[in-house]
Amino acid sequence: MADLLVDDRSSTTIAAAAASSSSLAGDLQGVPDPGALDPAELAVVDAWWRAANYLTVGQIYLQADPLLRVPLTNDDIKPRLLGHWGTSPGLSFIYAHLSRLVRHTGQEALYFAGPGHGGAALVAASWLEGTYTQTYPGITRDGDGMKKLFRQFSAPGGIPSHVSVTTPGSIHEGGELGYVLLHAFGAVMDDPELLAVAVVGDGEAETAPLEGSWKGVSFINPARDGAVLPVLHLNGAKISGPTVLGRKDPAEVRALLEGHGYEVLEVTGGDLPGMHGRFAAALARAHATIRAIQASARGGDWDGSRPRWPLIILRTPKGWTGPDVVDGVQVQGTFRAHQVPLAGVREDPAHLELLQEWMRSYRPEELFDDRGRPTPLVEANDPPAHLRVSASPRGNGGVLTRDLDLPDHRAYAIDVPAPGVVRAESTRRLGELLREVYSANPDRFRLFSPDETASNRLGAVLEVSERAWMEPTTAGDVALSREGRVMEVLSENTCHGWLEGYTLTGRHGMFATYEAFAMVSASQTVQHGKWLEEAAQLPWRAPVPSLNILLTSTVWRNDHNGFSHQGPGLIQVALTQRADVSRIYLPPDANCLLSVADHCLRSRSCINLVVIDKQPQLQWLTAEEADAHCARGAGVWQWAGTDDESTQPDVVLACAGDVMTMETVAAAAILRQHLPKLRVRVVNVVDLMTLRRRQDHPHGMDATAFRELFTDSVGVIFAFHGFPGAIHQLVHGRPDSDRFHVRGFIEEGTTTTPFDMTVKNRVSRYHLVIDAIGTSRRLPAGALDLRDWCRTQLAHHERYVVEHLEDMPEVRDWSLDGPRFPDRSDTHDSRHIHDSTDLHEGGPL
Ligand SMILES: Cc1ncc(C[n+]2csc(CCOP(=O)(O)OP(=O)(O)O)c2C)c(N)n1
Repeated sequence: MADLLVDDRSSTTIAAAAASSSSLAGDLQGVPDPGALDPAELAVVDAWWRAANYLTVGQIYLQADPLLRVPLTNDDIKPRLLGHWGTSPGLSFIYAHLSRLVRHTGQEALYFAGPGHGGAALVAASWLEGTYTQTYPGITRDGDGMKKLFRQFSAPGGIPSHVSVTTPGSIHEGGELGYVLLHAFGAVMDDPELLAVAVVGDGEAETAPLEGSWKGVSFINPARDGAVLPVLHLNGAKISGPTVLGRKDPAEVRALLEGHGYEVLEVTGGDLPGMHGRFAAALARAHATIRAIQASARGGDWDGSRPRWPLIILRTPKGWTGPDVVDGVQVQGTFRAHQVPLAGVREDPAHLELLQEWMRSYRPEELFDDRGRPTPLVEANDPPAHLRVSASPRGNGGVLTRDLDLPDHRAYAIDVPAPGVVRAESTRRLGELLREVYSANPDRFRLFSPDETASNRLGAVLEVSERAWMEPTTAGDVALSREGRVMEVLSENTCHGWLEGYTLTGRHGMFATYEAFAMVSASQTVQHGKWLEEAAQLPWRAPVPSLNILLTSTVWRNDHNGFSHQGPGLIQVALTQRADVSRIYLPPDANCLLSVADHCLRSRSCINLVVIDKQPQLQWLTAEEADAHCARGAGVWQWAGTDDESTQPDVVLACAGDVMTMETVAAAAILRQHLPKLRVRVVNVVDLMTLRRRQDHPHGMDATAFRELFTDSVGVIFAFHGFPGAIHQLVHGRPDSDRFHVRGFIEEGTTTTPFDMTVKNRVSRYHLVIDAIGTSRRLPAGALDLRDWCRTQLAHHERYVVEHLEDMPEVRDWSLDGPRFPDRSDTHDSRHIHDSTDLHEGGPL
């Protein structure tokens, strides 16, 4: 086997290895060769496949007479014919043979249907295996249950047409195409006994995420991880046209996949029983090669080079075994077989007759007994109960979830002697916490990042785990090895998808990315949210570890980059998700970040967005204060304002986000210095969802708590990290929500200084002071002078930043223990600021 694993990657070597492979791995010795399909074996696997196909057609068409006891009538046909036939026979064919392989080898397997629109095929499989009835006792494994199974499919009050969350054994819906290999690779990480069979549709193979995901093999360690067996299902067509890989010269397709490092096995045709024999042999050979690779790596007989993992290309006619020609038009083998090949069954007696013929062609009398139960011939294909693919506990990963062994996050806290005097890179502390999480949980925690672990200051993890890498390394490489478990690949889609597969099978992780480029995988965030939302409705689905997304290198501090890197859009996306899964945290400093991270790593079945920049930033709270603040989610920072909470403030300055917090505290400091009689309340929000009403979100503040922070009527200037509309959306329904004046990112940006970004977006400390004066219900004398001074400061900034290429020193070096803001002696303008204590009524300025 060593030859196979080192340099000689020719198919001849593989073929030779595979030919003798049924006896290669020790634990396969004595097991009948699963590739040898004798007549009895053929009868079993074919019967199971026919049964699955029958049940698939039944789900699409029938609402009564499931066993065709009497000739079908129009009333037996569903009023709405929904579902996808074309992919289904191929999905079931692969499933039937996988079950057979599992029976012979004891292999633990999960099945991933990339073209998840073939949901009826996977529902049929789990019903045949008995798992469906165990999960839903009302759908019995007999004629009555079969009728219910048919009626519920793609029907109101029933189940969706995809391999959705309701399907036992599924962690991959396959609704939005492109993610099947990502989920499969994520699932096998740190799970050495798992085989993930991932069916890739040829239409799906045209998507960008799928095209990127072949690279998974460059990150899978055969000693420590399980294996993914991709089955590229080239049925040639999509919804209404051909597929690129289906039409391409097979030699090119092969070269493409060999170029990614796979050993390609091809099975082509529609002939029966020939296809059974050829596919059984290919699957057995692929499996034996996988086990041989693993045995070699686990036995120490491995030079560390990337193995050539097998991959099967399966070419079948689309809609295989279905109607061939309908109304004189070729259907089988074309795009016309994609959904419902006989569309007019209710209206057209010829179509009804064709449907009947089609269903009878599977010979249901051999497949189901008098009571509609699968016959022993069909059941003979099922693996023992604990190995049935639809019953795999990994398909309900929450049941396998073990809590992380988490250190005390306060041990990584920054010493904060007073608010706003110490500067630090907050994410660096998170990196130190994650280093300990890695050490303590070597089998169930991973960090996923598109090439940014170090640049996002999380590099401490690399002290205990290098980055996973199965391609060659060179002398100059840093922290790369086959033992590494830190995942870096320059694809947000891949990172996101891997983490989903990892968490859905019960492990924990975090995806750290540039804030703006989280939009690359935003659709996956949405789809994963949908999965979690629906899973929460199913009592049998155990909660899984949350999907933690760290958004760093944020909009406000993309100093190296610019406008393309300035986009807080994922917050908007998360706001659209259901309250039971959606969480958005904006820790203002390191100690809050640690507290939030600890919470997120313990949480289940949520999507946690954590937004904080990586640059040095002022620190505000001690570890204890941070814990208390984060537990509340929002609170008054009395030390920052001038109100004592016993009377109504004149104005509330609220903030969410690190840079926004700094600008707000700085604005409050200016007001404190120059208008000390103005009662300014500073409110910081860490958990954005606390702004929602209690009835709208479980984290929402009740009315009393909201009033205690924001009052019922005082004007609120809210400096928000993201797009201003988000805050308006969140406070909708709160008392007098029009009094919230929100400043945030308004799509003004470029490569410039940190303070200039806030100025360009009109959310700088000077803008906030001007807003506060304009909003306050009472104004001390001197307010107008202060407003003018702020305008002068802004004008000065505009000149200064262009001339000096950096921010003004009083901004750049500002801290709460630094020099006070310039006053009358050193202002940039000749006009001075009155320190008058006289008050007059405020109003629009
Ligand atoms: C990302 C995405 N784009 C478009 C669709 C709509 N869609 C559903 S099925 C399908 C064709 C899929 O073709 P293929 O992957 O070859 O599956 P099969 O032919 O086996 O049904 C398309 C385009 C989708 N589900 N996901």
